[in-house]
Amino acid sequence: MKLLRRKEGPSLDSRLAALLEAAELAEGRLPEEAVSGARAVAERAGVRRTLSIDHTVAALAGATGSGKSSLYNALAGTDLAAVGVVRPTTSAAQAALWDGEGAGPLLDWLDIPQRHPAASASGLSGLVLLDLPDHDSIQVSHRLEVDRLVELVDLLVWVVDPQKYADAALHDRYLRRLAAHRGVMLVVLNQVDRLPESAVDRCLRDLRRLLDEDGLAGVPVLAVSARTGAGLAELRALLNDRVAERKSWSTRLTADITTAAARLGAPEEAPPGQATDRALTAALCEAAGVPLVVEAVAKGHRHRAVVATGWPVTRWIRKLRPDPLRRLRIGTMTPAGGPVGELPATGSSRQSAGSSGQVQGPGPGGEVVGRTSVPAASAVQTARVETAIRDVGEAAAADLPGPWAAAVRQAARSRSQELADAVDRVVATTSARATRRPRWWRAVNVLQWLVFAAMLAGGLWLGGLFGMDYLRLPQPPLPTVGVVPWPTVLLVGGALAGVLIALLSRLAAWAGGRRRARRTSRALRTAVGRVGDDLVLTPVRAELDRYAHFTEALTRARA
Ligand SMILES: Nc1nc2c(ncn2[C@@H]2O[C@H](COP(=O)(O)OP(=O)(O)OP(=O)(O)O)[C@@H](O)[C@H]2O)c(=O)[nH]1
Ligand SMILES: [Mg+2]
Repeated sequence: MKLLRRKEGPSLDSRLAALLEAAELAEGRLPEEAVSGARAVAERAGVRRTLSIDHTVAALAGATGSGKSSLYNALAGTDLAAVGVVRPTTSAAQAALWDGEGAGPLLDWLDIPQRHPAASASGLSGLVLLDLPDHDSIQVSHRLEVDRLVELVDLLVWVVDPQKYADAALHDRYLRRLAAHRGVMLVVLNQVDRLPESAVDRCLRDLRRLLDEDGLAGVPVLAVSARTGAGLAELRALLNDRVAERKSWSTRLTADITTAAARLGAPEEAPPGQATDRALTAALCEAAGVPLVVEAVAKGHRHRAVVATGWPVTRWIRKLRPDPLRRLRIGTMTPAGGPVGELPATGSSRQSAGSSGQVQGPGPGGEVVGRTSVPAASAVQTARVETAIRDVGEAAAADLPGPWAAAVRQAARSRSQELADAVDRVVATTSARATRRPRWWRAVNVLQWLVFAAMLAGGLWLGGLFGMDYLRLPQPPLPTVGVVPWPTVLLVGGALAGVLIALLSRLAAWAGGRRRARRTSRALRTAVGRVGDDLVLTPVRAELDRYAHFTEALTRARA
């Protein structure tokens, strides 16, 4: 026995674990019925294997009046069960035991209080034979009892009679559904004494054909008579073989696993698809106003360069114009997201890109989330983002079985509400990096003021000379550069130099702005791509992974 336990155990164990794993992974994806069915099988199997495997529980099941109780008595060698003319007769299952020592817990689990030792000593040691009520009963409790025990027993002996062997109730409700259990099934055609000899074969052939149609090819079919005892020896021998093998319990559990696994999914299911970006990053960039931000980075850089390095005489005019970056509230927040300076975080800030559209208020901690003031995504842009998300889901779900495809599509959408906020936040932080002021601005600024001071000095000097001349005072000696007096050199040279420096700086700022815009564009696309990856592709990948694990577990459960 120990040997058998070792031989059957590990494979059944691992298949059960795999079934349970598949059921857990299918939770919320596949119909609840299939998932809980698989769990119930795993639970049942777990219990059965801890109970006596030296006993084989065989149930006599069938329609009322087919002769289950008569057969039960005949096999037991004594009248244990009432056999009646009033239908239905048997209302509660009872058990006959051959060497039933140790079968108590097994019968407790089966919830069968009526137990009797069998009188016949014709082998069958270890058999626990159950006489069931009728499966087609007018009594609901009978049918429930049959259904309950058909799920639990190790071996099913279907007792049919020549009148009712083709009943749809038997074939549709039980036999066809139990096709995977053909290894633990026998069919007994009882009451053959009521048939003329020539009809027995015909009846058996017809029964065999029906069973084949039910998917039960290979199931042994025996013709017996509980009344005359015909065929009982063969039935006993067959039962004796199964009981001696002591394998029915594990064959039954294996069939249960196969059936439960089939309800979770078909074996030829497709391998999972891929989660790919497709047009998502592009759509998110458009919706987040990336082209606008990139343009503002170039313009903003030039604007600030002029303010910082322009000719001091005219640069204030530039200050009157708005700063393109500041207008979008870029570079005005701390990296943590809190606003800096004078700009309040109001409802005028960016509110939607992607599919959300709801107004974003303070964050969960009460802190104000830094936002840009890039105009909200247009309806077209929002629709493009939604389409891109759907495309990601569709592409990944292609070839997947229905419920899993739906789960993958749902995963693609699962975090889309967060997209608008997240994308805007990375736009704010990424583009803020492009607002750093180059060091040469400061140097040029100092130079500009020096040149301006020279110009001013020249002007004052000339003004002084002009005043002295006006007052007819004697002119002090005037130093010259060549023929041009110094104050004139200072005034005109300072002015020319200031304007020239301003023009050269403007040229450099123009090139610098272009370079920054290009760099920012690249950085923004990468950062926005990462957001799409985190919020759309990652959930899809997680679902695809789940499906891959599920199919792998299901394959192991079927093995
Ligand atoms: N001729 C003949 N009659 C039989 C045979 N087996 C059973 N009967 C009769 O068929 C009737 C029903 O027999 P039961 O054993 O009570 O049938 P059952 O399947 O237990 O019926 P329920 O308990 O109502 O489900 C009784 O009158 C039996 O005597 C048989 O092999 N030949
Ligand atoms: Mg009966």
